[in-house]
Amino acid sequence: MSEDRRAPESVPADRLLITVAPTGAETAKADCPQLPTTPEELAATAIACREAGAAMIHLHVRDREHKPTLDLPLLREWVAAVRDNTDLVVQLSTGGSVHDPLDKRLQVLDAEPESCSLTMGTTNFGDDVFSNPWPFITELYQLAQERQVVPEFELFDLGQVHALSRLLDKFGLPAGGRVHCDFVMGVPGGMPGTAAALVAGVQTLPDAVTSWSATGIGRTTLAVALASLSMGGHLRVGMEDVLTIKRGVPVENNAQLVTRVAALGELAQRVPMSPDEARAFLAVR
Ligand code: KMH
Ligand code: ZN
Repeated sequence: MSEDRRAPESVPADRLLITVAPTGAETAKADCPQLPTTPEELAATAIACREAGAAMIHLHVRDREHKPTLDLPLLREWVAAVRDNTDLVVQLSTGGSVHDPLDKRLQVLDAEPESCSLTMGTTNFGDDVFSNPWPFITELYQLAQERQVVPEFELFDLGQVHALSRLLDKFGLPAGGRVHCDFVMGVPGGMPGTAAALVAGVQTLPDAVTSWSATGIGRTTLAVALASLSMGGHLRVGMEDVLTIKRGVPVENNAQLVTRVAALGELAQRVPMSPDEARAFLAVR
């Protein structure tokens, strides 16, 4: 059973929200030719992941040279590639790449996604810094409220859970009134991808949180997925977060990762949520 408090009656308690993050901004196409980096490849990935059990897609967009971009026409093209081919809930990343300026990241909402990621603090990110100063967080949050885009709060560290309480206290609930977070664990510079860290994070969540998911980067993927399932949480997977299916064996495609967590969910007696159930669950328009 999921741990969700105040879940809408139309969504049975055994449902498992699977979000796929197929591309990310960190991996080069040259290093991983199977990474979807064109609208055509994205559409094929979205269809396969939907069939495998995903209900939402977390999108980072690439340009014609396969480089990360926040160019608005390309964002719109990628959103359309998903919408024209599937009924997946579309979540656009506002995190972008570590090199993207804050003003461009705010403009992501112009592409009219149903959901957007919203990271709750600055994090060391390997040798780089993923910058999320408080004024940026509050501006993005208020813009999302104004545009009725439902944020998914990304939590890379335990201090960011506290920052989420602060944000909700000061600015109130998101559009739709539900509060969904995602623990992004195992980033070098953030919290570790361990069951202990997930327990600590979940224990500190503000009361206003209605649901949460978790993803473990790299080799922490399975530990985090199993810990999340054991606590009634939801799951994110995808080639943004992990590129090997087991030690030394590259992931073939995103659907392989979705299929694996859907099977783990089945063992835990959880049924993949459909995109329409996810819309009700997240209060996405
Ligand atoms: N690419 C990372 C620096 C998000 O999508 O909002 C940030 C990230 C978070 O992936
Ligand atoms: Zn992302």
